[in-house]
Amino acid sequence: AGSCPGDYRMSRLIVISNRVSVPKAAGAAGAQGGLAVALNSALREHRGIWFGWSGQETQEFTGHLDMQRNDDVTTATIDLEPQDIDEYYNGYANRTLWPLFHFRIDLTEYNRDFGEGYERVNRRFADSVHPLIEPDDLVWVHDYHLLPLGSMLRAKGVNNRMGLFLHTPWPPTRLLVSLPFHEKLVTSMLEYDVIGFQTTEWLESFLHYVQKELGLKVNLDNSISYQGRRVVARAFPIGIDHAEFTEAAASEEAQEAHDRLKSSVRGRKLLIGVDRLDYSKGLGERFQSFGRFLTDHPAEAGAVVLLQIAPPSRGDVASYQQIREDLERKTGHINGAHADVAFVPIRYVNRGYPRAQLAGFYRAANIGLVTPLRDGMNLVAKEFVAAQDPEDPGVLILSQFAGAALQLTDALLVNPHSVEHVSEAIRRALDMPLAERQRRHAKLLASVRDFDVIHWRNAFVSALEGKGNNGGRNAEE
Ligand code: GDG
Repeated sequence: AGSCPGDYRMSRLIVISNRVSVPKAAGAAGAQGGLAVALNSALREHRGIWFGWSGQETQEFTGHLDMQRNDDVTTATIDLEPQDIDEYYNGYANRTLWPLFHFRIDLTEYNRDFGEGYERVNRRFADSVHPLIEPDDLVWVHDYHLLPLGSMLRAKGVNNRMGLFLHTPWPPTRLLVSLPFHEKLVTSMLEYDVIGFQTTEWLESFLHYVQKELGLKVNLDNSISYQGRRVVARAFPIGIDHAEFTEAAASEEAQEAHDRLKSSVRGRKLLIGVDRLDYSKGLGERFQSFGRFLTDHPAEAGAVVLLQIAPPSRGDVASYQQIREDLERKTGHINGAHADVAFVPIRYVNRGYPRAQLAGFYRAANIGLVTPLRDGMNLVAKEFVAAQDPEDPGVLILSQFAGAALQLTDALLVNPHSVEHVSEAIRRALDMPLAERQRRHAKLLASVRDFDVIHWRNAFVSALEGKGNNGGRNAEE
């Protein structure tokens, strides 16, 4: 299996991430996120394995692998102990690295138990996945949960090509050095052959750190010389599964969701936000900006509605409970000030919707309000663009601090910290002539379509295979 023209045998792919997204049964396609769709299709082509935590608890870690095979994709999962989940997942990953990587040292907790739990679980991952790795396999590790995993696998003698893709930002050196043992953590990452970031901005911060704090040489092609090897560091901007999302947006389910929402707003202009309930997404600032718009434009009060879909996330972490309370207060305050007997300006919804319905909601909106304070990429911005009617498209208002802003330069780019700036952008978007909306949307759509998740995955896998660079493990410049 896997043989290609030219007698080329495709290497098997081993994807490793905190959680595994098991392919849905036929017919339920589209219920998964774009990332899961892309990784599953890569895994199918490569007859690969997806390894990670099952999401389940066990009282005592046994390392038992639950292997499941559907089509050509095998998933292998392990259960973790409650202490693992506390220290590794809710602890080091989501109370230390996530806030730090989103520039929030005020929320970053440094706790020795978290660090130990993180190491222990990464070692458990390494021990469990190691027997599955065969000599020619490509190993692709995902995200901030598993930064040291590659070095642990190397210590076990794994010589395979291994890559890491970080979905979050990479913080400036001055912030990163506040992390105890930062040198050890980043040095461990240099055991990968390829380190991928969402944008050149995060890449540059990483290279700056490596030069300044580790004293290593960065070559002209951005590779890093380390212990006689070259580590390739590159930006691979992630995209959405454009084909899949367009299909979802054209479905009957999307049309029904669109019609239901449209008729409920009764001819008012609709702004939409869709975000996991996370402090990095700038929801409080967004609500305040919308409140400012209503205050500054009293004639518009009653003529615009903000629909914010915000499914709760990481509810075991205190900062997430706080942001939730904060948003409830702000919504209540703004609605109290601007509502009328038959109308509320903010519809704040703490639940998730199936992807097709989400596509219908995006299409019903005149404005997509995507204003994270910091975001690795942000796929909602891309989904909003993909879901629009090209003849009468909505306007994307996008934070300059989302990775997506480097690609989606035809959006209205804003500073999400400035309520005045965002409020002005809302005014401008509402007044934007059709021709300008169409012109901007056409450019945005071309970018979203051309740099989709398949493009991203192929680019990363090629780099991992050592194509497009002379990245053999011993090739020194
Ligand atoms: C991380 C990085 C990077 C949201 N609500 C519902 C729903 N969603 C889906 C969206 C979108 C996804 O969740 C969120 O992706 P984002 O990219 O916006 O943000 P994070 O979750 O923070 O993702 C980010 C990403 O990884 C990929 O590398 O872009 O920077 O932080 O697809 O549509 N999906 C459904 N119902 C909802 O209510 N079905």
